[in-house]
Amino acid sequence: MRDGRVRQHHRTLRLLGSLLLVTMGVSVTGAAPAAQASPTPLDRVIPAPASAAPGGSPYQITRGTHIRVDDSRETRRIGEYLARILRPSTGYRLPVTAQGSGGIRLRLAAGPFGAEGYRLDSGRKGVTITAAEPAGLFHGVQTLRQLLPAAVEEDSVRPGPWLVAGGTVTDTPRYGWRGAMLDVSRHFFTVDQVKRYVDQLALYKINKLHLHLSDDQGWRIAVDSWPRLATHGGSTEVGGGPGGFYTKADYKEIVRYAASRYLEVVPEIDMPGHTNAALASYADLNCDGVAPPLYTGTEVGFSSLCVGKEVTYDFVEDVIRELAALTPGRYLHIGGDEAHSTSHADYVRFMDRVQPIVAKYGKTVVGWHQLTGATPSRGALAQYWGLDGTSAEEKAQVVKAAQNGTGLILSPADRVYLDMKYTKETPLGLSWAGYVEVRRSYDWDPGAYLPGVPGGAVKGVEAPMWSETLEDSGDIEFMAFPRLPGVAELGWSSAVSHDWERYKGRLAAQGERWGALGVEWYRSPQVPWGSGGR
Ligand code: NGO
Repeated sequence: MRDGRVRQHHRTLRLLGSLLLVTMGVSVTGAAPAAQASPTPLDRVIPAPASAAPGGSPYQITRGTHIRVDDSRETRRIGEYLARILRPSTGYRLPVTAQGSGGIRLRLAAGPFGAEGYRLDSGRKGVTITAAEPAGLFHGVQTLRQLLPAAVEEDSVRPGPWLVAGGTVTDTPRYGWRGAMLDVSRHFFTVDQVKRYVDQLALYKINKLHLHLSDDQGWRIAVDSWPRLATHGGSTEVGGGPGGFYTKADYKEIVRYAASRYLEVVPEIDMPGHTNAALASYADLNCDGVAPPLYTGTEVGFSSLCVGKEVTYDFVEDVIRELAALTPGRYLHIGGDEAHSTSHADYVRFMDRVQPIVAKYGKTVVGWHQLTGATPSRGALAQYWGLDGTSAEEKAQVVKAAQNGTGLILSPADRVYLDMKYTKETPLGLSWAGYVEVRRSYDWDPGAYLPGVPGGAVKGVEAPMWSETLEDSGDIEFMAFPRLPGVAELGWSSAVSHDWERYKGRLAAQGERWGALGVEWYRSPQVPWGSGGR
């Protein structure tokens, strides 16, 4: 599907784009005063906070600032995380300590914050972030980061001043599920590449990392009872590259790192379709007993586990047991999309057998919304990935399931599929769901998206990043930025704060931060970059 030369050309274009930006950045900086004239207003944060009440003097981080934490280990860890972000650019020591007064204070206390909310109070003497749970403190720290000048993200000393506007931010999310999916099957991404993405997700308060661990082109997680899944099934990828897989230690490291950024890992093993890598690894799993070759193309819908064979369920149970044991999170995603090579009756039979296995190992089922064509188990979540053009019949089936208690995660492909091209000119990505520019991605309401769905059935939103055309961190970033922050805002901020005109100004201000972080991004003409949107 890819021509090396075309790709090289695209990479060059992207590089030129970035160079242009740097040049423009230099001239803008050259014209502007070195110091930030006034601190960032409290509501210029993404996702938009629930309430921001400006007032009083700003706080200035200085050489003498301490990060004060209470006794809990987690609070201290969050304090250290903040210090690691602030030290290189400020050049200050910023000790994390339980003593003293003033400065930056992280504090756990009972209050109306919920599991992820927080309050940030800023004034002349200090900034205090208060939350009921560590996750709330962590999200509050992301707000504090965005209130500081973008240069705070640089890895060498900058002049400052490091001002935080005075006032109070009180904040709590609209939805509990604010996800990002990474397809590590079509192209494999290393542990470090996944961590880099996790850090970017954390900045926007994303709290679920869905890993698409298996597909036709690659099986990416070691399974002791079926070792060839990883060693053979993981040995290539789209385009024929070497692929790869996570050892159990690698996977645990991803889970640990994600948890340290308050993201819960949701592992997906896609079945009964999208299983060529498994079928190629074990002949026995095939109805005809013959293993197909490994697959490095990008077609979908041609593979199926053998629903009538008992060994299929031994296999599924072994995989689910081992994966559940590695996963502290509540969910296990079983795919279920595009099972075009499985008859409807077989699909229903398969899901009837497999969902109880997930429950047996203590996990809650998540499936792509085709699962609603079978019988979703109690408490299951369906991930909707339709688009405007999806048939009324298919939408009705999802709505009916939601009315009957199935929770929904919304990932409409023509809105939040981060692998869709922005325009026909953008080099990377697919376009089967259309072109998805920044405004289109942001401008919809998850609460009103599927008429007839009871409000409580919508659990949140998720932005999938399929990797047929994506090979490295730069590719991922170019597709995620600037769309991902919009999806994060749809998941976090209330519908009343939704306003494209204001949002695009806040988004514009993020460009400088991505520059400082070394993150690649698409300079969408829909966003007033450079002006800072002010
Ligand atoms: C579809 C398909 C994936 C593709 C993706 C590309 C779902 C749920 N199944 O989404 O296999 O990679 O589109 O955009």
